[in-house]
Amino acid sequence: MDPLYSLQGKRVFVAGHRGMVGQALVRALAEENVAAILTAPRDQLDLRDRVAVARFLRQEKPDAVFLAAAKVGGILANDSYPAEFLFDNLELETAVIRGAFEAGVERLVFLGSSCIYPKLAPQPITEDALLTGPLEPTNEWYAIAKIAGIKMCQALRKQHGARYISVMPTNLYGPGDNYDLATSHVIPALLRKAHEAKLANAREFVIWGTGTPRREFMHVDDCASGILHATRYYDGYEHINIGLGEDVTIRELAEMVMQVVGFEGRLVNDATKPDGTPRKLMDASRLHALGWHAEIPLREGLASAYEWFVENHAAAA
Ligand code: GFB
Repeated sequence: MDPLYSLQGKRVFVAGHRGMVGQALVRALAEENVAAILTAPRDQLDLRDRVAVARFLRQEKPDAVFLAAAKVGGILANDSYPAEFLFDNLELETAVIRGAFEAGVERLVFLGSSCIYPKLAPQPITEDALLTGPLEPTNEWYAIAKIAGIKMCQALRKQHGARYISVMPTNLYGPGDNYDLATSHVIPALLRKAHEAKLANAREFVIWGTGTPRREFMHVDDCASGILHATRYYDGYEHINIGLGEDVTIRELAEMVMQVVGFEGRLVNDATKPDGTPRKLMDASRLHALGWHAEIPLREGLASAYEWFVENHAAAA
């Protein structure tokens, strides 16, 4: 199958290169024949600043842009800081997507999230479930901003023929994840809590909520390869899901984490913390039909994430 878009010889800007997904994209792009991987340190370019972003894009003249920058966090951070999750994300999407179009960027890939879908969407979730029902209240602010990003790409395509696409990865984990318990997602939180419980010879460790919600977890290196695959082979108006088609309950995840870490105590539920959406399993058949599949099994991925956490503990924790 011939690619619809080739990255060969292109100048590629990764917006958000210090984040977990941005780092994985930079690793994956380093294996490609691109002319240059452009990045912008946060202290030199505020991606929410439209004027500064426009200037950067005019000067650096990327051919392609990956918009992996976002204000992100786990369920509690989303629920606690709705204003930041809404405004920061809308501002940076506007600055980067519109700025890219005005600077003549030929290809842009916008990264969203599975939380754009209705809280009770039929499972597995197909792309056309978007905007068919109410959102999960703990992350509706982030979801609205991500839906707006999809619409920005669609508007530029509809009005000007821009070849800008949106990809929706499922829940991600891997090297470079955030291990701050107040703002992290569940996998780094559980790895850290189990590790600390083991070191302290504790009898138990705490998981938030009931442990019954189901989540699909994908290693960030699989996600990066899926994004590059979509960049080459997908050029549609609709967004496209990136998932693996399997999920686990949070309790099952916690049990796997305990095995990986080697902690043998008990799991205790903290019912004061939210469960969030009961299930969000992606239907990734569109991307599968284009010849891509995730490759890293959860248990293996958890073991490598734990290794990364132990090696980088001082910096990450
Ligand atoms: O990963 P997580 O924060 O994000 O939580 P969401 C997933 C599930 O794990 C929830 C439970 O049911 C949590 O209650 N959980 C159990 C924990 N123990 C813990 C813990 O110690 N820390 C955390 N963080 N969770 C986020 C959205 O939703 O997912 C974002 O808020 C985004 O918008 C992201 O979409 C991918 O899957 O619930």
